[in-house]
Amino acid sequence: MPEPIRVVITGAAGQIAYSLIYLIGNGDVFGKDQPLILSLLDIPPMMDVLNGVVMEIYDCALPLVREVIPTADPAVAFKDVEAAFLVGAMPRKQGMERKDLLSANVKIFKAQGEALDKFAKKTVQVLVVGNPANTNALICSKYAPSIPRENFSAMTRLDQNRAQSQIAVRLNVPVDKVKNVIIWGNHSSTQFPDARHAIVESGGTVSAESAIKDNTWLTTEFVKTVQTRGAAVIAARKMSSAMSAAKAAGDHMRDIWLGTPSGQHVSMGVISDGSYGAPKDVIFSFPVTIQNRKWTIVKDLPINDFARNMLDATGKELEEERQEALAVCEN
Ligand code: NAX
Repeated sequence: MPEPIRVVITGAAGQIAYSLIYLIGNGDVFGKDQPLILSLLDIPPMMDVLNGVVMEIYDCALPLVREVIPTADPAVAFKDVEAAFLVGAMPRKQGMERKDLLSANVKIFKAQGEALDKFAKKTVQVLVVGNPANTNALICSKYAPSIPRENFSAMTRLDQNRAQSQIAVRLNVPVDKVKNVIIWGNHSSTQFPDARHAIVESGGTVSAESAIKDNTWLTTEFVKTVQTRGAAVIAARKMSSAMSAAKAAGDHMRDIWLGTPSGQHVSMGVISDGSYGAPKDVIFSFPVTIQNRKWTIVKDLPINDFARNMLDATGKELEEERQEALAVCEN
């Protein structure tokens, strides 16, 4: 068996972490033969709750989990970590403007970037889940200059899984038969869920477009359903997505760690090089393939007028968020 790796989960006393820790500890993310040291960070008032989570981790009797380190100290939490799930963030409270949320959370991610820079392994892979995920990832990376920018990514996998599932349900096929659905841009309501390049493997491989035979649905209801799914879950559950968010975080990191299967791409927010006319130097969700823990943006997919407008709108929002976030950090 290989040596254990250190994995940090922030927001470890929260609801996404509650599902995510089990997936990781069970070997679903880093592989079934990879022992783990779990480093769990939350804020001081949550330490009692976190200790309850630690008791449950022990009670799960997970053979891969060799040590659990609950802490409120980033210097302890980020020490020598090789993978980081940055889930912890301030939730949006009633009456809070998007701007207030951005400003509170960007400060958290600035501080965590500094801590990663000081204490983590330089090869650490950092997945940002806490919202606004794309811009938090940008700021976190900016304040961790000794770690390559390519090692920071933001989660749009939940949106991808939602989109894939909508198509699978509509076609009545298992969800793993639907591949290469793309989420472009920001993890927000401006994201563009794009099924134009997706395929369906059911008695041969066909494009999702030709299987669905309803282009209007794909450019209206499908897009809207995926864009507003988070709000629909909150309305029904009175709490935000947690089980599905944890599954998506696991899927995202597993693909970084173990690579994407041949012929398939996945979506994640990565530092933009301006591909597809996206603004440069924002964390923009692109289709990527991954090998040896390095992602490559899938190039040269045709973009029609509808897609162009959608990409421009989400890119513009990310540029605005970047400007607001940088203003907060420089103050
Ligand atoms: P919870 O409020 O249940 O848990 C968040 C935890 O983070 C709390 O225990 C809190 O004490 C902790 N925390 C706050 N500040 C911290 C800090 N500075 N250091 C360490 N821990 C800190 O939220 P949960 O439902 O788990 O959601 C977590 C984040 O994920 C939120 O920002 C949420 O908006 C975001 N989401 C992102 C998604 C995505 O697709 N990118 C989807 C799901 C989710 O909405």
